[in-house]
Amino acid sequence: MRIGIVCYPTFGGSGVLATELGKALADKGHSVHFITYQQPVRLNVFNANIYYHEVRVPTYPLFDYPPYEVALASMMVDVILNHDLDLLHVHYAIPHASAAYMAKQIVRKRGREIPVITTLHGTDITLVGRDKTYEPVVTFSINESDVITAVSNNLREETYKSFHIEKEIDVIYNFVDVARFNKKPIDAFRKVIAPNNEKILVHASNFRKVKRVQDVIEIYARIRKKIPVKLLLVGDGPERPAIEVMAREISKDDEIRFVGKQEQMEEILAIADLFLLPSEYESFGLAALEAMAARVPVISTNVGGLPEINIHGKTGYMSAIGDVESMSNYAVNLLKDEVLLEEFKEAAYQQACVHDIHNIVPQYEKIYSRYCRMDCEE
Ligand code: GMT
Repeated sequence: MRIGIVCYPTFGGSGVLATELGKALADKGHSVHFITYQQPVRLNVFNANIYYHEVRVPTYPLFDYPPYEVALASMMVDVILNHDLDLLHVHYAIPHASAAYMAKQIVRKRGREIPVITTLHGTDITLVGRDKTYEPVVTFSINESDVITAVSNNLREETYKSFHIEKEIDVIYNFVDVARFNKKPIDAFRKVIAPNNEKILVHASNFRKVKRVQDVIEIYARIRKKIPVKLLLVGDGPERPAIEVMAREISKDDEIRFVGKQEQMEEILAIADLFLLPSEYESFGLAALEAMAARVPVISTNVGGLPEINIHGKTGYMSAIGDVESMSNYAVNLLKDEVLLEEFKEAAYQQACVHDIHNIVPQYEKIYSRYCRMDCEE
């Protein structure tokens, strides 16, 4: 099939998932057309089936706010018509679902139908989309999509609670390429980070308020009083300066390292012992799933879709939001007990296998096949 994928090109979960989906579809022989404003960060391979169409937003002195959505819809029209797309799959409702609606109407005027699949990812529903500035457009464009998918049961329920949705929402979980994350640790790298064989904790996020990175530091501060441990913080975002101040108050040397945005997450996870995700909300928690694929148990909060992936007492532990005491106690118990830690690592890996790319991508293909035109190749 000829599939248009619209996403944010950044390190955020929705962009990562959309890009990995596009790559997997291309590997299976579909033609995949990415439409976005920058080369997606995970689009780091050459594949003859992958096309990238950059959306440019010309500036004009009148525009205090350059109209990205208009430029995006115009690019969608161009790609639909010139590359004869079978469908558009948009990731993250704002502004992708409404731009897709506009493109759909424009091509219809030219005698062309294009099915639109909208995948809801999280903050497009639970944070930004709910804001009354956006809500009417979000509700309308979700309802106008031919298919709506959400990345967890929790997000599906949250969507029904917050918006007046008239259609069925299909749940298709996030996925991970287990083979890519199941890597042997690089000893030299581990030695640099933990020269005295300290345990290594990892947190990865976009450092937004919803991630509660301050709790990562609080948890770390409690654990280090009981066992030798290092902390790697992956990613970047608005909260980072404040978190750096907190980190410096706890330790002045290299105990806590900020490694910034990283493409090769699998190299970092390969040396990790525990992953911390104390978020205020996660629709799913793709970062936790990637950790599990690397055999890293997860200490997380018990919010949103996290209980659908992190099995308490098996693949990790979950506590209430802000309960740093409980999360650090769980972490210490696990890190002190090598036998238990090994059991958790194996269970985490097995859980990731359930969400392996090979199990989830066919679920999207099944939806696409409903819209396969007479002449399109499945
Ligand atoms: O919060 C992020 O990491 C970014 C955000 C996004 O949409 O880019 O992630 C959301 O989508 C991911 C992929 O579906 C989910 O795994 C994350 O849980 C979700 N984040 C939140 O709900 C806060």
